[in-house]
Amino acid sequence: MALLNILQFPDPRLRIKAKPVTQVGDRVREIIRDMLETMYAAPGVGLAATQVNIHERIIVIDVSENHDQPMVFINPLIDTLDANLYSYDEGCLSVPGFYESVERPEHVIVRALDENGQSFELQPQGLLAVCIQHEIDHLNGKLFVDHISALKRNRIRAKLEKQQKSRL
Ligand code: GNR
Ligand code: NI
Repeated sequence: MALLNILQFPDPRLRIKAKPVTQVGDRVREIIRDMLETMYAAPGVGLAATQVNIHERIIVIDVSENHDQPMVFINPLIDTLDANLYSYDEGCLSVPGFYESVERPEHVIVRALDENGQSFELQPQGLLAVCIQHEIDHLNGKLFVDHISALKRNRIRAKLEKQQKSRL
């Protein structure tokens, strides 16, 4: 097991589009174990492989109260079911300390592979639906700050760059 380093905005590596996993084997299961350990330690409710500089389509999520219901999504595909939007105050381990309201489709359907390579389908609700969309954005090189105004995004970037420089 290993704790992985989480990249911070505006690191350009967060913009790399992740490639599909071609074989769900022991190498991928080790990545998943390390991602879950890193997510729980952070702590966060989700983590995309992109955030730990692994550019493969792998997501872990646990939105349960007791942090005992890990979910794994490999090569996730998402469809929007209707035009309803849902607004949620989002944060991100790659944008530490900042929270902004983001609107996303409320009703989506997700298909993915689990850690054994078995396909499954899910119609998530509430925070899980938000989180899955937030994580799939990461795999596509997108961050929640891309959903807010450029003014807010630039302010957040400037503050994080200043913090990052002072920690060198
Ligand atoms: O821990 C997290 N909390 C969170 C809160 C609201 C909306 C999305 C999230 S995901 C975030 C962890 C993270 O950065 N995942 O990419
Ligand atoms: Ni995030």
